[in-house]
Amino acid sequence: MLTTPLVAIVMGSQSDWPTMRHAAEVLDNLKIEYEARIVSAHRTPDRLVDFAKSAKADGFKVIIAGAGGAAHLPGMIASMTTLPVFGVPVRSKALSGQDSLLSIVQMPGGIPVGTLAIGEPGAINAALLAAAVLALSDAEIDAALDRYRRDQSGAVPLFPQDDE
Ligand code: RP5
Repeated sequence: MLTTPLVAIVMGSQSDWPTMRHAAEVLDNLKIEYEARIVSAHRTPDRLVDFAKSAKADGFKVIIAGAGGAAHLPGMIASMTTLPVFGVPVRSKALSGQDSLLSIVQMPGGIPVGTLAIGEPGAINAALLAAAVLALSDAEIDAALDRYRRDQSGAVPLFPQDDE
């Protein structure tokens, strides 16, 4: 790839990928380039700092950060960049993602993280929000978002059917 992708998808662990890949699939659908990386606030703090401090200079425009449990990743990234950061609370084993949600959403005033729903819906919507930000200055992405909405509407049947 010649240029840095517009979107960074970062996650705290390989175990987050089954959730975060839904963000990647939406970006694929919209033909928006992204890079997915594992960056752990706890296990790879140096990698976290390197990524967050250089993300803007590297050319990323939006960051999607998913983490579970004591989910410091989105907030720590947001503390080191002024790029928009969308946080996805990954469903945890112990508390079903309630811990992830609360630890991402309760940022102190001054360091924003746009927090999405727990799990797959949050990952999907984080990608759509990232696309909406990019669409403000990119007509092709704007058109792709319109198409996504049209396809979504077209896939909803008018009448319910009995299960097969
Ligand atoms: C967090 O701890 C990760 O984001 C992940 O959701 C959670 C569990 O990680 P693993 O123990 O599965 O690697 O840092």
